[in-house]
Amino acid sequence: MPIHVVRPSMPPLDEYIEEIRPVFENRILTNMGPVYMKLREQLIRYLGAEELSLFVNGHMALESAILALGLKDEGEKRGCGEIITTPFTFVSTAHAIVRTGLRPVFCDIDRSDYCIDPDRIEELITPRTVAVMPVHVYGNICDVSRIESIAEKHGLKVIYDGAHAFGEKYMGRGVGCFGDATVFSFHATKVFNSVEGGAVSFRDRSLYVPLRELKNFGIRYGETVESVGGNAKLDEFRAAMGICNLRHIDSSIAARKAACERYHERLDGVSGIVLTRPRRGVEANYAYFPVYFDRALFGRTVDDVFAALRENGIGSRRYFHPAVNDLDCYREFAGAETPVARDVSQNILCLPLYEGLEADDVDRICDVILSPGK
Ligand code: T4K
Repeated sequence: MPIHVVRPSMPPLDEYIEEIRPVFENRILTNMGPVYMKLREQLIRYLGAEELSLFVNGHMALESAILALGLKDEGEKRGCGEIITTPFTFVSTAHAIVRTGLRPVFCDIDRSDYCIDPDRIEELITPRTVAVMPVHVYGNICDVSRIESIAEKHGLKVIYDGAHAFGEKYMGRGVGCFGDATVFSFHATKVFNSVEGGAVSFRDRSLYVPLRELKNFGIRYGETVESVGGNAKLDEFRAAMGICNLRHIDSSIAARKAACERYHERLDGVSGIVLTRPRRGVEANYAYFPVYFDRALFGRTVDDVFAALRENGIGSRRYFHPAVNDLDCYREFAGAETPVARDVSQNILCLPLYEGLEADDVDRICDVILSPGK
């Protein structure tokens, strides 16, 4: 039997049918209808967020957060506003910056958690810097207190890309309570999914209207067009999927945790294998299981491991290779070298992790990694 790298969590079909029955009765299919509003209320409670705006996906939520915070250029700085971010992420993070007319400035990462290295941020700040956009990569929470004190000192906004951090808490607070905004992804491959979907969590209530307008053509209260917006609304069918999946989220995360613990039992202490653990104070969601292979000590490269797994019917994924600043389409934004991000991106592999992954499956995967010739 093949083992996939990801299997989306899905509710029982009957449960989903019950949730969409009212949609068939009232024929409100989209445009922030009752199911959207119900999911929003439930997510505010679950995430411990102060405010939340739901989107059709995480990427549009990122672009809208940038625009809603007014991160554009002024006067002579026009066309060159900079956002400091990490190259070790899914391309969406940097794409959102470029597509909203700003420039990404790539900061190296910390080897201990693969998140932006707070020690390297200040040297990249220029008069053109408008914000910092760190990523809670793999669900590892960034050093939020360091990042926010740097941002405060230099008058910068902070938008966290929390696409991997759904439901996590840090020091007892929902991860969406940090910075000016945090963006979540509800894509099929994520810890929590609404098929496609995303959200911006924020504290400043004045962002509510601009975010709503950005996702609905700039329309205010269904009447007048007050601003230039696009279309990025989460529809009722996806919202219903979200409501169903949210009902099962705790058991889903518990199953992921059990699989991660089994991986640790098998792989901890193996020479040349580096694993991460959630930082102290984090209530984790076990979104990904990344393994860094030190080729000198382990004796094989990440490509060797990827190929051995594939030969045995096991999927794995090189999230995130190459680093964004090594992509041809980012050549003009390449900037300073980011050696840690490059090294990590070349030597890391995400192993299968999803709700239905059993201990036996983890054992099969680890057997291939540890004794490929067997
Ligand atoms: N910021 C960060 C840091 C992100 O990681 C992402 C998305 C975003 C922002 C943007 O959020 P969204 O706009 O996507 O909401 C996936 C996802 O498409 C993407 O959401 C995710 N990050 C990224 C890390 O990974 P692929 O290219 O790996 O997906 P794909 O189609 O190759 O699927 C991976 C595995 O999952 C396959 O083995 C098949 C399985 N799968 C996939 C889908 C879509 C299923 O079994 N069912 C499915 O429906 O990008």
